[in-house]
Order: sequence, then structure tokens, then C-alpha cells
Amino acid sequence: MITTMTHDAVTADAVTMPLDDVRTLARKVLLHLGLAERHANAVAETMVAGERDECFSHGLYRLLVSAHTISTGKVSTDAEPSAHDMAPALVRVDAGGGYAQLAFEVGSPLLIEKARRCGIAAMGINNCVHFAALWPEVEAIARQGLVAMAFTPSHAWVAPAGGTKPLFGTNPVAFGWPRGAQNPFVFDFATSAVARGEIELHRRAGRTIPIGWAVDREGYPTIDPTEALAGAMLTFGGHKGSALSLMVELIAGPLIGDMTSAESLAADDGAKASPIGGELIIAIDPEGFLGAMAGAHLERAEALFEAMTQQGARLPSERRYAARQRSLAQGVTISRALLNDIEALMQR
Ligand code: NDP
Ligand code: PYC
Repeated sequence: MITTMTHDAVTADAVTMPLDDVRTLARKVLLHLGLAERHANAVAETMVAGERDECFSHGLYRLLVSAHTISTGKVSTDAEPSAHDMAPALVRVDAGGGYAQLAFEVGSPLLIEKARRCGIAAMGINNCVHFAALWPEVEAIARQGLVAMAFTPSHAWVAPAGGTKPLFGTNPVAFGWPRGAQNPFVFDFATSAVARGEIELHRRAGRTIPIGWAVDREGYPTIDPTEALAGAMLTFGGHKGSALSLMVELIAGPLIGDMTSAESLAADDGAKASPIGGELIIAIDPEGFLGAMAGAHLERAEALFEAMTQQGARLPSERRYAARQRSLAQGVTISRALLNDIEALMQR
């Protein structure tokens, strides 16, 4: 039983548990669902990170999504990703139809080595199933002293600005910047007004969504999450988010020989599994341009961050690291409704 773990504080509506228990729970369920151990470990870590950093749309809730995807047979549960050295600054990882997390784990050491050697390197992950947030990846690369960017298409759920029919994915853009001994500066967001997972969480909680997130099947603005999921999501910032979303389609689709969001949805063929396709990750070594002057120039970036915060603007990633500190110290609180649904997965 989920609620009998030794450290958990239990109320009628929620359970507060240490992150180790979240990890144990995620691994146990993923293994029960049939994921090979290496995948279960890699996937569980991203869910732990989601709960820890209070990005709930990509936390334990994703166990329900994984369970469905695995049940459709659309993800290889025991794929062995292989990294290929394509050129001095290029790595390609064939994920073999498995989840992207293990493919990233397998390929990123070579990506980092190449970025250090060439000043810049790119990694294309192909043939993966992707449901994860991207910040764990750019943060890990930034912790190695490199600047990082990551992009992935998803399923065609989002209308381009000026249209009303789903064509683009929710297509996240993530960025990481090294800050020496401090936590890296990181941002990571969907190019849709919000991640689809967030609309799903609103539906589960019986809450309406704000105008501007989606239109219904007839193209009218809606506050009903069910209508929104059946209609089309909208990009953030009108034509600007739309252009960024298109960029993600291009650079993490055709550029690396992988699917667009429309192609991913077509390949899904109504199964409603997680998106299939590719991911592009770029790593840049500040010393490539700057050599011994890298430290001095990175200090100028610190001045920029400080000028932001001094006027009361919040730095993206501030909330994340504050949440992380809290979660590490006090554990995280998971709703009873979600835990019940997760527990039901163990009865399958
Ligand atoms: P949000 O709209 O919540 O945006 C999150 C980003 O914006 C974070 O970097 C956050 O920083 C920053 N931010 C939010 N509010 C502010 C503020 N007031 N001032 C400064 N910065 C702010 O996230 P989304 O719903 O768009 O996406 C959530 C996750 O979903 C992402 O991690 C993304 O990777 C994932 N996703 C994955 C997809 C996939 O195909 N694999 C598809 C779509 C989304 P902070 O962390 O500090 O709050
Ligand atoms: O929340 O939009 C989303 C999403 C798509 C794939 C993974 N997350």
C-alpha cells in the first residue's frame, strides 16, 4: 500500500512523503508496468524532479500517462539506446523506440566531451517516446559548465497563430546557463500557452482553464478543459510563440530526420500514447569563444541577472530552486486522488 511507507504523513486528502519514497513508488510502478530497470530508473528520476521542483504536470501524474502508453505497445520497454559519433561536433542517439530519458543519459557524456573539444556540439535523439520536461537535461549540462538548449516536438495539439486546427505540438524550448558554484539559470516552457499536462490536471481537478489556452472543436475560445483537449491549444504570445513552435518542429523534426508533431499523431493512430519522434540538444562551451576570458564574461551575465532581480523581476528558475529546497527538507505532498489512481495501476 502506498500510504504505509514509513516516513509518510497521511491526511484524508493528501500524503506528504520524502523524495526517496516518491522515487521508490515511481520505480515500483514502472517496473510493475513492464519497463526494464534502466528505463524505470531514468524515467522515475524525471518524475521525482517534477514533484521536487513543483512542476506537477510532469511529476508522478505522468505514471498514469506512462501506464497508458506502455499498454498501447507504442513504447519499447527494454530498448537499448545506442550513441553514434557522427562528426566532430555531432552525436546521434538511436533510442530504439524507448523513452527519451535513457537515450539522453547514454548520449550526453559524448555530447559534453564534443562541446568541450569543439566549442559547440549537437545531439539528435531519434526514434524516442517523449513525455518528459526538458529542464533536467539542460540543467545537467549547465552543471558541467556549458550553455545548453533542448527542443522536442510532441503531438499535433496546437493551432498555429491565425488558425484553429491542431498542427504543432506543445513543443518545449529549454535553456540552461552555468553560474559557477550557484545553481544554473534554467528556463523550460512549452510554446503553447501552457503544457497539455496542465490542462489535463485542470480536467482531473474539475477546474476551468483561462481564456487564451485553447479553442474548442469549432474554433471558439473555451474555459472547459475537456473541450480544450478535444479542440486546439493555442501558442503563447500569438505569432511569436507560433514561430518558435514551428522552429521546434523544424529543428527537432526534419533537421534530424525525425517526425513532426502531425506525423507523430498520425503514427499514434488514435492510441493516445505519448509522442514519438526526436529531440535536439545543443551544448556550447563558453571557453570556445572566450578562452581564458570566459570567467570574466560570465561575471557580466551575473550583473545582468542582478539588474533583473534588483528591480523586482523574478529570474526563471528561482521558484524551481526554492521549491527544490523545500521539497528536499520537508518532502512533497501528493493528492490522495492521484495516489489512488497510481495504486490502481499496481492491480493491473
Ligand atoms: P510554464 O508556463 O509554467 O513555464 C515554466 C517556465 O517559465 C519555467 O522556466 C519557469 O521558471 C518560468 N516562469 C514561470 N513563471 C515565471 C515568472 N512569473 N517569472 C519568471 N519566470 C517564470 O511551463 P509550461 O506549462 O509551458 O511547461 C511545463 C513543462 O512541460 C516544461 O518543463 C516542459 O519541458 C514540459 N513540456 C514537455 C513537452 C514534451 O513534449 N516533452 C511538451 C510541452 C511541455 P520556474 O521553474 O522558476 O518557475
Ligand atoms: O504536457 O504538453 C505536454 C507534454 C507533451 C509531451 C509531454 N508533455
